[in-house]
Amino acid sequence: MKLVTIVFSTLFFVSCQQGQEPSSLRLWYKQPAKEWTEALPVGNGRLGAMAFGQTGTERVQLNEESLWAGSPCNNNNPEALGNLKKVQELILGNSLKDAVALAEKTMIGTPPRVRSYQTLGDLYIEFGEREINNYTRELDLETGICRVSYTVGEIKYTEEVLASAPDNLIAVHLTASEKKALNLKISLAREQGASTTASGNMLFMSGQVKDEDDPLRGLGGEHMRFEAQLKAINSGGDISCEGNSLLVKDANELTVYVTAATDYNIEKLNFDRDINPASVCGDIIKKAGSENYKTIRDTHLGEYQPMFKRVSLDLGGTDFSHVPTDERLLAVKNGTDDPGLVALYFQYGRYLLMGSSRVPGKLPANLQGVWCKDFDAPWNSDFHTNINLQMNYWPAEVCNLAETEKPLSDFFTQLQKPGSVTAREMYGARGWTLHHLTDVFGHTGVMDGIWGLYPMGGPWMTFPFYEHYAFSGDTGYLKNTAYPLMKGSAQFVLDFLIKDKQGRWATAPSNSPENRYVLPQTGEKFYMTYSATMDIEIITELFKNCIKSAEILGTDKAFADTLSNVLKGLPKLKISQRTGGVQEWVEDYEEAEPGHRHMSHLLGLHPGTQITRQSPELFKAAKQSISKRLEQGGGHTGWSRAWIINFYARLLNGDEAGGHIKKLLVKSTLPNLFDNHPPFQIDGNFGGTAGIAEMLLQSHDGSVLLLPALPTGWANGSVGGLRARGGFEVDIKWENNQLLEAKIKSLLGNPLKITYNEKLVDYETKVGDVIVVKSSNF
Ligand code: FUC
Repeated sequence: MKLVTIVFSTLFFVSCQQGQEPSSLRLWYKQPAKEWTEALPVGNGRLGAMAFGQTGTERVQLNEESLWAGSPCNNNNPEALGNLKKVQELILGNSLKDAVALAEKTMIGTPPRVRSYQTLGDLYIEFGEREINNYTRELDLETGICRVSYTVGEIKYTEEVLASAPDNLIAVHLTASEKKALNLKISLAREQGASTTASGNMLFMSGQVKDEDDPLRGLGGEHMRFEAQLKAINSGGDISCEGNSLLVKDANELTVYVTAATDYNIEKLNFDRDINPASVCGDIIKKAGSENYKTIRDTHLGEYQPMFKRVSLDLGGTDFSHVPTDERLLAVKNGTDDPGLVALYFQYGRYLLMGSSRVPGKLPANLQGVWCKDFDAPWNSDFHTNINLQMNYWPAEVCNLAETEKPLSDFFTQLQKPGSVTAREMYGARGWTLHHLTDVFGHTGVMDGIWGLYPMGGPWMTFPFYEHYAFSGDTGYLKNTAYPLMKGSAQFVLDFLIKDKQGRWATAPSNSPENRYVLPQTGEKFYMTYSATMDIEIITELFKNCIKSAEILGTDKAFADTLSNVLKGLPKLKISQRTGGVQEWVEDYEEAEPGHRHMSHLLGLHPGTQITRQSPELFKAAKQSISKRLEQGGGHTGWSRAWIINFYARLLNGDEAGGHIKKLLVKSTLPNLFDNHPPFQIDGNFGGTAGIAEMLLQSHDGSVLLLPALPTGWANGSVGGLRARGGFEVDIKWENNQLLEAKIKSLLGNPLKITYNEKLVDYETKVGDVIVVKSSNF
């Protein structure tokens, strides 16, 4: 009862302030963030900020997507090619110990590690200690605006933080309900490599990344240059400089614009001394300074809302949106059913993808999207390419955010260049590839230890490019962007393949990321093998995509025929005699860690298309593989749990998928709904979001599947604006766990097959047609 009263009064305060009902699509809290993982993110694809909502000294931690330590170098081990054949022979001859020893000496990257993505620094706003009442803070996903409000005595204070893509900046707007009530100090700071000066109403923070020599991470030196600029615009009172800070006295209202830039040049995969970060910032700030906050805010809403609002989701259940988000999460941990929180999590995933991967951004979402507080982040906050970067883009197309794919394909278009050096120098191959991670400097050699000897990073990274075509039907994109990337990758594979002892095409060296098997002959555990199941699944997917593309584009007939022939000579997917699951390696080896977080051999189930209802035995085996992993403690990282949701969705098992969404919230979600690997890693957010979409709509096996994995607990609901392959936009309503109505808009005029409850109906469509179906149609 008490909780209800407090919640109600806070709610009343917020709604009165805004003069409207609070959005149910918001994360909200009754206290400021103490930890970074309680702060709320805003992002414009290039800049990110984490607003803490503190009332004594407000902290807004800042990021710029290209601010990385390090520098480019050719880290391909120069001895790799000369020893490749020997390593392959040793692998095929089961002399694994010798193969590993030789590969460790001759194939590991030189140097073997990359440096980290880094924080830009912090904006501090010091108000001084005050007695605060009626505190709330929220992130409204419908506006993309983070808002804090509280009272001090009779005075109401508000703070808004937004990241504008059109104006290319972060804006912080402060108001007070009485005149002259804003008295505060503003500073910009970074713990390493930067200094700030104040002038007029502006702050200038200039810096450079200075790296020490490190045998593991390469030569040190004076590397990336960067700049952040801040302009404060007051109404009433005045602004003066105090040391390196700005002092605001007696203002009625204040807007702070911050932008940042580095001298990174994506076309060079390097910093570029011809780029002057200070003048890039200066142009942005000058333009913003001539606008008032309302215009900046309206322009932001004009760009943000049409994109965000393309998709709506209502999963029914009790509405708990009046309960603060951290308390909701706790309630779910204690067993409350809260489908509304799942819908919020879904929309938050879309929000985070927009925030970390859209123009003006040029780089894809990294392991933390764009949000990172560290100088040496977990896993460098880099681009991991044996599941993580792929997972980041799973929601992009189905969740109607196709634009977010552009930074990914733009980056890989550049990455092909160092990737082709790796293909040539390490493997004597045409085309391009990379291993299990990369950075903004395009390191494509073998990273970390022997488990990083994973030449399939490139081929797997081609999936999102084909998907972008499959959903959009954009043949210009297919011709100019996707197909060149896919073809280069397929060329690499063709040249990399060798024959195994049974005359099948084989990949070697190979591994099933990052799992080891027990070699039966000796009982030793190895990562290294040949033709791990995942490789076969990746190659099959890539080659089929290339063959279809060549046909659509009317090109490369002979090349496509070669790919078709090679496909016939690959090992087949097998079912393990030991476990009844899909076999993870080319032999029926035992796993060293049966509850391993990676489930690479199920790539054919998701995101691949080889294990479907049309292959019932493998379909059943895939289910068995997941059960076995879970029995042994699998799914313990956020991304791993998110993949399991997608697997169960593809297995058409809604209740299992729904159960794992709950587990994702209970075990792997932080107070600000960031995914917890642990620590924070954004792939779980994106994988979870994609999984929720996959439960409601699938389109990978030739027809549009409506509600393929609806859990019992989502009895009534609706989704609007999801996309399906072939160019369709789909709205679905359901009641009592049954389809009520689906409206499918044809964007390209393609024929449409719809499946519901295992029954299929066919339609011819013209562009713009809306096909309406009810459960009686099936
Ligand atoms: C892979 C995973 C780890 C982590 C890292 C960034 O190596 O196995 O769990 O997610 O990427």
